Order: sequence, then C-alpha cells, then structure tokens
Amino acid sequence: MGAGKMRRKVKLLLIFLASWMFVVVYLIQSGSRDTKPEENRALRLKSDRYALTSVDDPSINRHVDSSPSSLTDGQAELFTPFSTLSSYLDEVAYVAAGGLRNGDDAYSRNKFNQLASDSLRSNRPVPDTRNSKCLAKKYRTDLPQTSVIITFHNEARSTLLRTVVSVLNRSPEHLIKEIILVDDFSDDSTDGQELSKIQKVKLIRNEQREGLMRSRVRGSEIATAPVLTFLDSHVECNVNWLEPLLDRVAEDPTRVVCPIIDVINMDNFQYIGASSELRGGFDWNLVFKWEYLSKEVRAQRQKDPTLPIRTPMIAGGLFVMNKDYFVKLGTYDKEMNIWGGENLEISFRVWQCGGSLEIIPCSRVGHVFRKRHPYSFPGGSGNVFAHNTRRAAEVWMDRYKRYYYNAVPLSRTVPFGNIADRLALKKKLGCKPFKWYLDNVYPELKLPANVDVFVGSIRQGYMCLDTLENQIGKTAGIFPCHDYGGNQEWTFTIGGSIKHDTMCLSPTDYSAMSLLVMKPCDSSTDEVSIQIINFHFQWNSCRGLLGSAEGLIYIGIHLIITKLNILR
Ligand SMILES: [Mn+2]
Repeated sequence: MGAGKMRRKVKLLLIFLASWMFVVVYLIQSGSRDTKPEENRALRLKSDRYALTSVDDPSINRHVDSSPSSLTDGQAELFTPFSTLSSYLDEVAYVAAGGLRNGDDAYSRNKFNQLASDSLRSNRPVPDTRNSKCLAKKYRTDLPQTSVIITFHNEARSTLLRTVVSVLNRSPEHLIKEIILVDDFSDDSTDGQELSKIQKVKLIRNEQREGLMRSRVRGSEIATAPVLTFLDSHVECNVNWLEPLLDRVAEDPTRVVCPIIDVINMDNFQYIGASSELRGGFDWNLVFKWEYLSKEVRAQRQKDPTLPIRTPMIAGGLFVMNKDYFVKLGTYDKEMNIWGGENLEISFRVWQCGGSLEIIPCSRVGHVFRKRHPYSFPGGSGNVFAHNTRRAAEVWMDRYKRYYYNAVPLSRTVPFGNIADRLALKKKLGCKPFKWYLDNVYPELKLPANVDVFVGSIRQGYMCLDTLENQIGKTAGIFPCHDYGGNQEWTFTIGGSIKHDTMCLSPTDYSAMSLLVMKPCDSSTDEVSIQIINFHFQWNSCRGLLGSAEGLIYIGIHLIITKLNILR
C-alpha cells in the first residue's frame, strides 16, 4: 500500500514536471517569435502617407498599396521598418555622414566618446529608472499638447537623433504637437535639415551664433502648442517621461517643472539612474550644483517618493513651462550670450515673481554629462559666464549681489550691459525681493562669514574717518567729508572688520585705548578687530575712540554710520 502510494506520488510529480517543462519551452518559443524588429515610429518621414496614422488604426490597410499578400497582413508590414525604405529616415546613413574619419580622436569634436554614441541605434532601450510607485500613478486624460524645443550647435548626429527619436517614441503621439529644432549656426547645416524630414520636426537655423537663450526664444516664438518643453540636444527620454510633467503644468500654469536628469556616461553611453533625492542649488559664486535634500525632507518622502521636489534652482537644460506664462514672465534675458547664467536668472525670476520650480521624480530623462564644453565661446567662457551671471545678480539679487562679487572678485570688472528693461519687467510683474527668496525658498543658503556688508563713509557731523596717508602701520584719522569715496570709503565685513581696500583698521594692543592703525587684512586682524570694534561700538555711544592723524592724540568722536545696510 505504502509503496503504491509513493509510486503514484512520483508519477504525479513527473507529470507535473513534464507539463511545467512544456510551458517553459512554449514560452521561450513564443518569446522568440516577438523578437521581430519593432517599428521605430519616430523615424517616419513627413512624406510617408501613413506617417501620422497610429499603428493600431484599422484604416491603415487602405493606405498600404502593395502586393495582395501584404494587404492581408498590413500590421506586419508596418512592423518591418525597412521594407518601405522611402518612408523612414535612413539613420545609418545619417549618422555615418557625420561620423568620425579614420584617425579622428573620438572625443575631439564633442568632448564625449562619439564612437560609442554612433554605434548605438536611435531607439536603443534604456532601463526604467523610476521608483516602482510611479507605475501606479494616474494622470489626467486631457493633458495639453507640447512643443518640444531643442537647440543645438555642432551636436553629434547620433546624440541629436537619439534625442528626437526618444521624444517621439516614448511620448503619447497625440501630446507631441511638434519638435522645433533650432540650429544655432552649426558648421554643417544638413545636420538639422536631414532631421527636418522626420514627421513633426520643424527646423529653424540662425544666421549667426546666438547662444542658448536667444535660440530658445526664437523656437518658442514659432511654437503652436500651449506648453513648451525645452530639451538639451544630447538626451534620451525615458518611458512616460512626459505625462507627469504636463500634468503638473496643466494643474497650475505657474509651475515650472523638470524631470530627474539621469546620467548617460560620456565614455560608454551607459544609461544610469540618478538619485531621486537631489535638488538644484548654488553657492555665492552662483554656480549651479546638485545638493542632497535635507534629512527631514528625505524622511517625509519615504512615505511617497513620487511627490514633486521643490528646487531653488533648475539645471536649465530640460524643463517644461506653460507658453503664456513663459511669455508673461519675460521669456529669457536676450542680452545673455551663448550659455550659462540663464538658469539662475529664470530660477530667481520664477520664484520671485510668483511661480515655483519643481523636480518631478516620476519623469526621467538621461543626459550626457561632460567635463568640458565642446564648443568655443566667442569672448571667452569665463567672461561670457560672468557677463550673464552679473546680469542675473544685478536684476534679481538686490543688495545680496555683494556676496557674489565678494566670492568672485574678478567679475566686478566684466561689463554687463544695460539692464533697464529687465528691471522694468521686475517692477511690472511686482516681483518679491531677493530676501524673500532667501527666507522662503532657499533658507539653507547661509551668508558667508566675512564679506562686505556695508560700503560708505563713517562720519561725525562734517568730519569723516579718513585713511590719510593710507600706509601700513599708519593710523587713520579724520578729515572733512568730501563724499567722493576714495580715502573715506570704508567697508564693514560680516566678521566685524573695518576695511579700506585690502587694509583693515587694527588695534596696536589689546587695551580699550589702543591706537588703531592700517594693517593688511588677515584672519588675525579680523579676529582682534572684532573684539575691539564690538567693544568700540558699545562704548562709542558716549565717546568713541579712534586714533587721529596726529599720532597718539586720541580724539573722542561719536561714530555715526551713514547708510548702514547690514544685511539680514
Ligand atoms: Mn548638456
């Protein structure tokens, strides 16, 4: 009995195993049946008669005028892209025409490995880097259409094509109104011309180098959709990248939203998911940087990692914005050149003028990050960057621009042109001051320890503190005020020093009656002068002390600080 039971059990197990094997084999076979090339619908040309018809459109058969056998199998016909060669862009030929010549350094033209890029097809798959909770997200069904604006200058053909293809293949077809390519005077005008044969792609070409800002504004001017999507020219959009962005803007047009920017490795073009716990920030040098969200915010986000991330600054390359709002807010500062500073400017402007900036974690777009700029800057990259950044600082940062000039002293001498119309715009829009931005949007940005907070004269009645001889070791004195700055221009620093140029008023000893002399500023004079000056100011309400030009004669003067603008 027992043995018979056992045999039955073994028999059952064998039957089960056999049927399981059968299922596995069947699945493998049916799997291999699906490896037929999927249509790269992004490569459909405008001339294609069914270019704008969706694949599952039942009317498709009527458009296929081919042999009767293919008529009965119209769907399969569509899934075989190169059976109708004239209908699709020949991507191999397009990329090859801009390819490397024998002996070319793969990095010389683009500062990324062009060989690696050229060897990848335009619709290569990329890993879905989203948090799994994003998959359950629902978006409104009436999302607005968008015009995608891509500006480029001497971009590699393979990266530019992959940018366009990823937009078309990974977006719902009805949401992409058009792709506007703005060729910013690339050496080879056919880079863009060839692509303009693709469905939905429009091309404009600048007659001279204009730079990112004016190019994007030109693109926006011919855009016909209600929402603008600005993209860099070497990106790859990931699955469902567009819907979460459009959803936020549709809900509130004053939101300016960005995807999480994944990393496309510049050496091997591997697609790598970026952290979803970053936002955009900056230091007082006003250079954009990624920074980790605070512990508190990260803890909050554990519950729902799909929530938007408020960001003080956008990286600038990729964002989505309502078109009317873009125009109302003054598009870009068109006096900015080439690249840089424009993300700072639009970030300040959006926040201070009533909008907001968000990173939407369920939207992912890969970007080739490079270590160097691939192209030259007319005028030198440092000067162009300083010119643009100064314009942003002068218009939007109020008195706080001093911290920038303090961090980047060389920028003080770079001309920034006329900003009258940008100031008028700020006034017209009723934008909030920079202090509001610091307090409400970016309280984490601390004021640096020892920077200038006040520049002006120190006076009592008609007499002013004056460097007199302005020599190391000599004392300062008083002199009738002339209001021309010069020897009477003093700077207070946050650290408590009183500075003239690079010299600081420094005590000769540690007593309250110490004579103050001019010494080169360094940390030790700062430290000492903090003590003395603090003491001094508490004390001077009765009869302050300063050394006079006559050496050791102390003159009691009551310091009155004019225009004291201590910040925060
Ligand atoms: Mn870029």
